[in-house]
Amino acid sequence: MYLRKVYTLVFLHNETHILLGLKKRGFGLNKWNGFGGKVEQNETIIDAAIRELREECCVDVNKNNLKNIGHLEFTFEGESLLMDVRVFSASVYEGVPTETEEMSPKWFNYEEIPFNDMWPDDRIWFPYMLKSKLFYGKFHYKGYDTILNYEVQELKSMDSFYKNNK
Ligand code: 6U4
Repeated sequence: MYLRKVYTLVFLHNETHILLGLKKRGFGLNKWNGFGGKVEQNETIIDAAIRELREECCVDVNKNNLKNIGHLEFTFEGESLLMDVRVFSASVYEGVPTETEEMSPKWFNYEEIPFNDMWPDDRIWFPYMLKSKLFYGKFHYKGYDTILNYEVQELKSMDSFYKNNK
């Protein structure tokens, strides 16, 4: 049995660019990633997504402008943790992405995503996100560099995914 922990992962975007942050500390150090973190007790997933975005790059987003676009699950050989990552996108927000102690933000053209400096799973599921498709992905790692096996698929709707995967 795995110990499931829920995380958020938010991507700001416009028609040509996506905002990534270079993680300056902790899990995923020196990797470009979306903004997010652990959902705290007594906090909804959406509220956690909003809070983490504000804490990590000083941008405010309204919950109506956050779209749940994907679900990712990560497990690690020999570990009981299952990271349950809720992926969101937003194109409407307030503020200018600003560097914080945790993240250094930068806009990337969709054609120039720095996959070599990202989690190895990102190059597998980003294509779904960049084509505005909903997705589910499950990745089993050995350490943090090697994917032992994975599964990824397009979803028709996030609601029906969560209804069937309670
Ligand atoms: P603290 O303890 O405050 O540093 P917190 O900010 O709550 O932690 P953190 O930074 O550990 O959480 O959250 C990890 C972030 O990395 C989440 O947004 C999910 C994301 N993430 C984790 N594994 C990932 C992976 N393999 N690929 C990916 N994002 C991942 O694209």
